[in-house]
Amino acid sequence: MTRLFDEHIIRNVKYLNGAWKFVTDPKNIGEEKLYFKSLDGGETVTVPSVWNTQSGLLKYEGVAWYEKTFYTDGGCLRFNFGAVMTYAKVWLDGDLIGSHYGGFSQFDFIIPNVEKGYHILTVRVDNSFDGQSIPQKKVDWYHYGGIIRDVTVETLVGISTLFNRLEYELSDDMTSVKGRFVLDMYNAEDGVSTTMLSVKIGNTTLFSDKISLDGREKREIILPEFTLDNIKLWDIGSPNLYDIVVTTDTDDLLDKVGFRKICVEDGKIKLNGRAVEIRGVNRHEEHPDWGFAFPQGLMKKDLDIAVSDLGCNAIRGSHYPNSQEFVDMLDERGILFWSEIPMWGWGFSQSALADPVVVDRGLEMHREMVKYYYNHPCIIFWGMHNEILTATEEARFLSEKYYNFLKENGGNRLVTFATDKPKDDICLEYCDVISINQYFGWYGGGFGDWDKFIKSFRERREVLGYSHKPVIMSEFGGAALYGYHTFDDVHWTEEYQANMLEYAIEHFHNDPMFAGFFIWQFCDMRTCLEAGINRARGFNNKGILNEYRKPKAAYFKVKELYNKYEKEKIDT
Ligand code: ADA
Repeated sequence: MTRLFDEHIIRNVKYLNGAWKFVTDPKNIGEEKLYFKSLDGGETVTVPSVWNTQSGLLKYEGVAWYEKTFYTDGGCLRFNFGAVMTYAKVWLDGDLIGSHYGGFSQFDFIIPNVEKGYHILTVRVDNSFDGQSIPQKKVDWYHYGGIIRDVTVETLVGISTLFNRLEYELSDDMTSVKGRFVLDMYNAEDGVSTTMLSVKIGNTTLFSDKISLDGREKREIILPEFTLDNIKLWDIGSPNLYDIVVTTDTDDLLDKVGFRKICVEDGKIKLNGRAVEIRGVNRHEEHPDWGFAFPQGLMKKDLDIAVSDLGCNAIRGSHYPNSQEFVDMLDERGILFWSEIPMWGWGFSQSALADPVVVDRGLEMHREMVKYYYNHPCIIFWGMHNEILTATEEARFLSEKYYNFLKENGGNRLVTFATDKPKDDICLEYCDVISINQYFGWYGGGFGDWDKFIKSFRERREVLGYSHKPVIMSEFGGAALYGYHTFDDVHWTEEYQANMLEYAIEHFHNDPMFAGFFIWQFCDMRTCLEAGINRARGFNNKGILNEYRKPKAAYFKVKELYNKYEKEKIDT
């Protein structure tokens, strides 16, 4: 899929972005009317995109169809979808080839023996909600729909590598690495094939031997353990990355990896043995003109602002897996990342949390996140959920399940979730770092309530026996309307927001219980929550920039603090 580097030199990859035919299907009659055989009428749209930015479709929720005619030289084709919002069903030349649930996850289908010539790919996209949706209908972002990330088709020849995962451990002195590759291999031929498989990191060949697979066989191959000495660590601001090259006689897969160690020790988060203070922002990968089909140029711009100017060392990808290219950019810049699935808050009732379909869908989303993002060094947190009913047994059951999965399969990462019920949360056992969302000074209480709150949570943490678990403020903040100023202490002004954030950030920074903080939020964003007292303009206005990335007063205050803390660190 789209990365910041070429994933393949040998394998033939073609983008299926660009012009697609498009029709909405508000009565959901498309399957009955065989739209997958041929999509009559409609208009030409470009992919990736959200349909909501097309005129007249801002509020459209439901089913829409996309059709693309493409040419291939034939063979075994692998169709890759970066993300489709939310439920996708896919046909090739009128035959169903697969379906996928989940709006922010990558997925692929392999179809052998496709003939040379023109073919039609049809996608039915459904962004409606029901009781088993993840997220539920009630979210604080916008219900966009469409094919929101890139589509590619690859031609697989002979034995190819579908996925690679590098599991590793650093030596105690962190100068060498012991690791092993786990490869998902596939044989695109009808009969048995044999190939030379070779794996390199940088210029070092770690494996080179023959392997055989039966016709159409998919197999996970675990390669023997290797040791690499004299490695350079990946770190904040010092992003040493190594090239991975996996080749067979007919195929290749290129990737990057960075070696680093993240752990919790003495109530601190330690990166490569050093305690770090996380200074971050929550960021939605959203823009009012592009929705969730976020352009690469804008990703870079967001990072130029958040990292190079504002001084963040971490970003929380609230509230779903972000584009691979964005995560690549974080790897390249040496910035920490929190990646989570869209199991978001208030919408989930107790019974929804107990519904096996919901629980399994959530698990599958974690599985996909781990599979597609495993090698990224920047991801130090896996986030399981956000503000769900964590004072209930249903949430406890689900958290235990997800936590165990991520600890077993998620590599060297810390597992967390964002709770807004710190006083009575019963899931805190299932996290390495306690992450809290609170909004004193906005939804209730004044700034002064932080002191009381911090004191009482510290006591609870001790009573529960979790004093060794670092605490992060995963969300805090308040709204300001861009350009609204006053001399008085009034909600919605830029001054009020700036003062509130300054007060809170200084408290967290000066209290050893906190390992860091993520401001809510980087920039304003469109929401489907009713425009009203708290969502003026139909936007969540708690950004320290507006939705067009123009800074509010709080931005400059945060910049001053983040840069001051960094300087203090360097000076000590
Ligand atoms: C919650 C939630 C965010 C956002 C925020 C707010 O903490 O996790 O997505 O909705 O509240 O602005 O109220």
